[in-house]
Amino acid sequence: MTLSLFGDDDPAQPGRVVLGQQSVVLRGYALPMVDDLLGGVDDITAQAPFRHMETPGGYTMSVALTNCGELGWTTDARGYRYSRIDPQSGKPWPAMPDAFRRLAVEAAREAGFPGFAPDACLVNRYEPGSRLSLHQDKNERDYDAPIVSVSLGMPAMFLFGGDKRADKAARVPLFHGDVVVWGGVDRLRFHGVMPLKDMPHPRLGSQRINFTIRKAG
Ligand code: MD6
Ligand code: FE
Repeated sequence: MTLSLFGDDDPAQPGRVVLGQQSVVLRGYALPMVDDLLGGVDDITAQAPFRHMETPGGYTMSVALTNCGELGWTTDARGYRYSRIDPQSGKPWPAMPDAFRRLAVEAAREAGFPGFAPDACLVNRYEPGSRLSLHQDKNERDYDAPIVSVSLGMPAMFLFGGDKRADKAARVPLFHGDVVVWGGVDRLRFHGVMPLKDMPHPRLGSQRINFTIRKAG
């Protein structure tokens, strides 16, 4: 008998957790490339350090963020938007590492989205207690392209809801190396992350790094 590691994968497709018609978790998909991905994060944060941004509502985000690629997601009192320039340095965001792009294009194809051409990557850092409230990703110009999300470090409980904020959200644990791909009919579903528990990771300690690779422009 084969035992599933997390009890939630599709028996016909081991290592996959189907979240919706066009959304899937690929368990451990990024594990073979972790060294390159973490090297990429170090290169990015050397040029564009993690910072806590303000929401338009006047709150400071508990998640610290930075970006790479042609376009970077930012928030301040004036709203959410993509910008070519890092407002902190006044310079363009660091280039997207090849390892990020390759992983995203391959994972997207694997999930049924061939021809993904990303131009933006938002890198989030969570510490114990950091959370992300339910939201939709809708600052991108067209919703035809999927979003590829990579989780590294401490596990998190991801919330995957429906098209309305009040729709009941499924709870899906995400672990070091997991990749989530979603798009199509699921592209605008509400989602978030529960407050992070402190379960130090052997490599990354008390943090979780998540990056989401997108076509924003
Ligand atoms: C996170 N992810 O996992 C937050 N958004 O830390 C997101 O907000 C997200 O994982 C769009 C698509 C995939 C995601
Ligand atoms: Fe999101």
